[in-house]
Amino acid sequence: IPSFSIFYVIIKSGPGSGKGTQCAYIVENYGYTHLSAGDLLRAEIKSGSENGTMIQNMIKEGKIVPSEVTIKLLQRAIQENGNDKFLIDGFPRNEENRAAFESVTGIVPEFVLFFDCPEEEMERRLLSRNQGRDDDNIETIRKRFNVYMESSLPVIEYYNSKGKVRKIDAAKPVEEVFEDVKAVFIPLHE
Ligand code: UP5
Ligand code: MG
Repeated sequence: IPSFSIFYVIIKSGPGSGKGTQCAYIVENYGYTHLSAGDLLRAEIKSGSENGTMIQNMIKEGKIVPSEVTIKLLQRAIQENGNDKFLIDGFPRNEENRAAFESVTGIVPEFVLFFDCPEEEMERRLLSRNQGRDDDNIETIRKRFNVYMESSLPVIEYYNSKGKVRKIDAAKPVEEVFEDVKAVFIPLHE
């Protein structure tokens, strides 16, 4: 892994806050490669890998898949891709994920984009997404919110203490949220 040449940004927010949606815009405008940890895990289930059933059960329960599994998938995706600018979406999800990724790869994020959105709005979005995700049902959504509050928010607090968090109001319409996202990226690409 070409550690220090990689410029990467973490997109770190709650379920349904719009991480995937905004990443698509950032990719289009600023040439990053988007790596969604959730998408990589779902692809691993589809590929019929030996970990597939374990991953599927954990996602169904809204639980965090063991770090070594997710980190291996992210590392492979980074290595297979020629780009040197990555958006890591939805990872690290807990303190252990963060510490393991930093010690295994030696890379730390340039900054962390945090999409702030009320839980009721995230719930509404997930329930109307209709993409056939196993975890978009009300029981799993509640579990995802609990795991997010307990395990993922402390990671944002950690990055905040390092001055890395850029907070965006994600409750607005998609285009308006992207205007605020742009304000974060423009200075880096002038
Ligand atoms: N939408 C988006 N923006 C909108 C806006 N501004 N206004 C109105 N609607 C908006 O958006 C969700 C829906 O809302 C879409 O229909 C969209 O059109 C609309 P999306 O951009 O898909 O939101 P996103 O934040 O990406 O939501 P997602 O459900 O993907 O977030 P999660 O964090 O829950 O899911 P993820 O795929 O990252 O993880 C799933 C599971 O995988 C986890 O629960 C966990 O079990 C496992 N996992 C791990 O174990 N480890 C990891 O490292 C990562 C995942
Ligand atoms: Mg997503």
